[in-house]
Amino acid sequence: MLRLLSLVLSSILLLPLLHGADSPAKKPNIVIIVSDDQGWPDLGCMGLKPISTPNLDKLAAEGVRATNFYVTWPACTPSRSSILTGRFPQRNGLYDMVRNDMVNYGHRYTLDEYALSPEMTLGLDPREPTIGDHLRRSGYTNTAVGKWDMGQAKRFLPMQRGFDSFYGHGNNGIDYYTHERYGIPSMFRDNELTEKDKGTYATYLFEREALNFLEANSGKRPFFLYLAFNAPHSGSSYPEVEGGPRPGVQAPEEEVAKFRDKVSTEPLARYYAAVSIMDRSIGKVLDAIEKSGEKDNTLIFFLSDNGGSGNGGNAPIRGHKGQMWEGGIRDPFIVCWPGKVPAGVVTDEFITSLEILPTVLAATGATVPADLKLDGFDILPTLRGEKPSPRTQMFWQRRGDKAARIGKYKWVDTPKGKGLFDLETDLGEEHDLSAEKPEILKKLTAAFAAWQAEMDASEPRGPFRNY
Ligand SMILES: [Ca+2]
Repeated sequence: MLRLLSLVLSSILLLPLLHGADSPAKKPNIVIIVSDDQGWPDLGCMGLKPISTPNLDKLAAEGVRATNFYVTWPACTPSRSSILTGRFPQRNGLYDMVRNDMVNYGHRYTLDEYALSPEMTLGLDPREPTIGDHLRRSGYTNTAVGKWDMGQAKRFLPMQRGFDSFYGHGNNGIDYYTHERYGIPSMFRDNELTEKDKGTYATYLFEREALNFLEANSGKRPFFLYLAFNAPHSGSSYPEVEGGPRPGVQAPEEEVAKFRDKVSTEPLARYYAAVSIMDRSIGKVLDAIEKSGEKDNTLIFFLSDNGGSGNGGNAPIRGHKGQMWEGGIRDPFIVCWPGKVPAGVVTDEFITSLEILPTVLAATGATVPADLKLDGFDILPTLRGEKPSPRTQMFWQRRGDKAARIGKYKWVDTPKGKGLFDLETDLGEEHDLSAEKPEILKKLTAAFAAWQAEMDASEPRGPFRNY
């Protein structure tokens, strides 16, 4: 009788706890922080560069840092489309850049001409739901801050894609101070262009907007902060296309000065300064979450959208942004969720950006339409060390450039270089094993062909495919 009473009592005592775990009020806040062209080695805690990222290092120390993390494309737009949709660019339709390439040849767009150019008319297919759509259906308040890069016509902007507010640029690069893209005003507040903040360094503005959002929303409904920096991407300014000195990465002079005697070149000093400023802004955002009492209830992801652009080199990995070598697609990745994800763990599990959306769904209980095919996996059990990553293979394609990875083997096939590599023993992709291991090569090329066939057979999406 006593035992029975004790059982009943403990059940009653446990009930609120169990109920609390399922209560909508306890849904975790979601923060996804994306940097732009920050190379795989370019975190202070990697110990490979004289780069200073104390706040990201602290985030890594309080969570899991992954060293075998990949994005889906070696440059901005398609990679970011996968973060937002959880789908391969080849499936969601945004498998190339939304970019006016004529600027490469010195062409200056007028406002009227720009309004009809690819950067205005192309974007993420409106039929593609974003992570914002899924979380909003689940009761979240969502904001997108910074680089959107999913198109700028109204139907493509965040307010129409699952977000409640937006401050940032819709295209894939701006001048950090004028907020123009090669002379075209590009900063939006919600659905309207704004020049109110012209002259202020973009990273400071994105920090301000993130802090304002947190202040207004912490402790209320669960929130989703998509904080996508344009740093440390090169500024999109005219001198670059006029044959003059390339502006490269922009940063305030007093910040650049701090790095001049530490690095070999001026562009590198500016790159390190831009990373350092972004890191400081991220620190303020993390502090605000902590001060609001929401730290333990906030799941934070940090990643770069593609490999380093080559400013400081990506050694020991090969190549850079735009390429299928590891330097183009392998990136920094940190996940922090106090009490739910262990602290201070560095994992070499095979993980990609396709895993972010399914992991968010698992953490929040948000659902997706039954017929929506996602390409990734919930990696919370992997981050907790409970089981290996469900990711065993990955594929990449950029026009004629192809790559596949199965287990430790990676195959690259591009007009500028190809081969089969064992990443466990040859991270730098130097020793081509094609002749030595024809059966492995055949396995990877066959898997790539099967993936390509699956992508071709998927429901057609714009802007590039017939649909
Ligand atoms: Ca980028």
